[in-house]
Amino acid sequence: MKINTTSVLGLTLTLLSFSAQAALVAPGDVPDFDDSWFADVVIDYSPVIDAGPNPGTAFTDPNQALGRPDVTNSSGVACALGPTPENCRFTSMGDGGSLTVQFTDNFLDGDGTTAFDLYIWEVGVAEGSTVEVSADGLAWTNVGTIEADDTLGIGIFTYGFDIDAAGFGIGDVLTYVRLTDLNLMVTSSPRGSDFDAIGAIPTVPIPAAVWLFGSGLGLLGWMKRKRA
Ligand SMILES: [Ca+2]
Ligand SMILES: [Ca+2]
Ligand SMILES: [Ca+2]
Repeated sequence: MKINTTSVLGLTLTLLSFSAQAALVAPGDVPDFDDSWFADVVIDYSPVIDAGPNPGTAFTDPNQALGRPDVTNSSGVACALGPTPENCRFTSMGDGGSLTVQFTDNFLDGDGTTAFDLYIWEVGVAEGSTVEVSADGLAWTNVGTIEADDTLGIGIFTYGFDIDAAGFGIGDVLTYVRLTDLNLMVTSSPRGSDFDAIGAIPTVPIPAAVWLFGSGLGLLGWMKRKRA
């Protein structure tokens, strides 16, 4: 019997490149992040609040998804026992909800390799969500999926995304990230995906990157911030 090695190889490569685009990252493999590399402002938060207990008010402050990841095992336990905005340092989507954030003192670009460029911290149960990026907040590109996986149990999970696999590279200046819950796990609590933080590894240093901003608006915004 003659095995068609080309198609076998083709299938293998397809599967490999798919799995490399987005994956769960072991805690020890998460790079050291500068404070500025995290999402800075909320552009839109559209949670789906189902009838019933979740997600309650302690889980629906979208600012909890900005800045450095700050959910710890002890804060997670405290949140489960007594949900307060102090204890629950993440933002829940509800079933099918979404969150759009923007980087204002940094941006997301590709690095010309398969290394991860974008990192998302999700806590609790991995409920499943799509991850999209945009340069202007209007045209969106899907760069991968956080797979729903309740076999992982409850925890603090970090997912990496290689945006080069989605067609981006060095020179791209992406400032928007949109996360949308896939509404796959309707028994988790709080309902929907729960995001602690969103961060981008810069490839082009930020000062040099100013010259890549095509629009005068980008330059103006930068000069304004410098003057302030
Ligand atoms: Ca930032
Ligand atoms: Ca990459
Ligand atoms: Ca947080």
